[in-house]
Amino acid sequence: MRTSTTQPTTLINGTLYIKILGDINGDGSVNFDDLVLLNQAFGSTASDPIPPWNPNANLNKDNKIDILDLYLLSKNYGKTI
Ligand SMILES: [Ca+2]
Ligand SMILES: [Ca+2]
Repeated sequence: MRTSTTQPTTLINGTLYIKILGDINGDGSVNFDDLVLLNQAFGSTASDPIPPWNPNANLNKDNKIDILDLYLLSKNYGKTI
């Protein structure tokens, strides 16, 4: 039996989901499309959850879309699974 290790991946119903921080639309890469989505939601908050609020764009889960989320996206920009 193998010893389990802590990894940033999850196994759900036999399917492996690897999510890159910043991949807002979940297509497996962080690119311009995700930047557009973040830009559209920029400035919105979870306390006012109407469009353009996009929970997927709230990368650091602090209930608002701001420069910190943009920073996190930029760190992974160009990365692909
Ligand atoms: Ca993407
Ligand atoms: Ca945020």
